[in-house]
Amino acid sequence: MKIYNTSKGILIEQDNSFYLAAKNWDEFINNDNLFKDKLTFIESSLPLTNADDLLSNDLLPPIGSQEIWASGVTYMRSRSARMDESKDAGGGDFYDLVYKAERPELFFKSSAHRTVGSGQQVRIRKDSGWNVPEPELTLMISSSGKIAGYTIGNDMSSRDIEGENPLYLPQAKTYDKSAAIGPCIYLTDSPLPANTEIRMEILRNGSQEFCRNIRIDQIKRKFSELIEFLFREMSFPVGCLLMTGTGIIPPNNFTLEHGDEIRITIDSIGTLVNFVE
Ligand code: DO4
Ligand code: MG
Repeated sequence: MKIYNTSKGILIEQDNSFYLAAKNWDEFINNDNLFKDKLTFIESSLPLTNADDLLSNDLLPPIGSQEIWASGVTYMRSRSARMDESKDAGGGDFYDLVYKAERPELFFKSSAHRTVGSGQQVRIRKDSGWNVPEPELTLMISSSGKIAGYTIGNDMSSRDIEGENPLYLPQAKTYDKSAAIGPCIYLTDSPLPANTEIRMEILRNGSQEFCRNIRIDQIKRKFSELIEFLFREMSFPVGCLLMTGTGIIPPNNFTLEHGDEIRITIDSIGTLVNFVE
């Protein structure tokens, strides 16, 4: 089942039929029994006929007033890329240490106001010359710490800024339109299969500039572990979103350019498409 946020209401897709739920996003999504409740709702509702219209003209990022948090260095590729980019600044060891440590790296990524949805533009910072998208499976977590659903996240990152000094991480990660999520929240009553693939393709002037995929079972940590640390000393009254880290980083000679198209696909969820402003 898929849940879309639109300016006309919340759209529920089940078996290629769409249903409209007129409800506030925060109330709707912060529900430990979301999947079962929505199945019941669908049984007593009539399907819509203008869903294609809503999806092409009125789609919003799947977020209300939730915060977006992110996990770092959860895949080997992220560890090695970060060690490499920060070696001149003497920061390399930190990434190796955090990869092995009990405590994961968790950082604040974005508020709803700095976040865009599928089909919208992400930004690269004007004061940065080395920028990449990071494709990340993103968890929708309820206020009680349960995974309510899954979406696709793009953790846009300025590699020269974080490489200059790890203390600059918040500036490398958080700025206007630095986070993209969508296109929907995928609900399921069982965990995602271990062989679920994340695929990122970057197109420049219509031609493929970069393409790679990774399976989610290449992650070093369990989702439950990331959630446990995130919720240790913080409450999230309407739930939150948590990006789970990237296992795909383009080579060091790659940087994003204005107009690039970033396509991130995760099995069962769909494709998040963004253009660089
Ligand atoms: O430690 C820097 C950021 C790590 C990150 O965003 C990732 O691994 O996805
Ligand atoms: Mg990341």
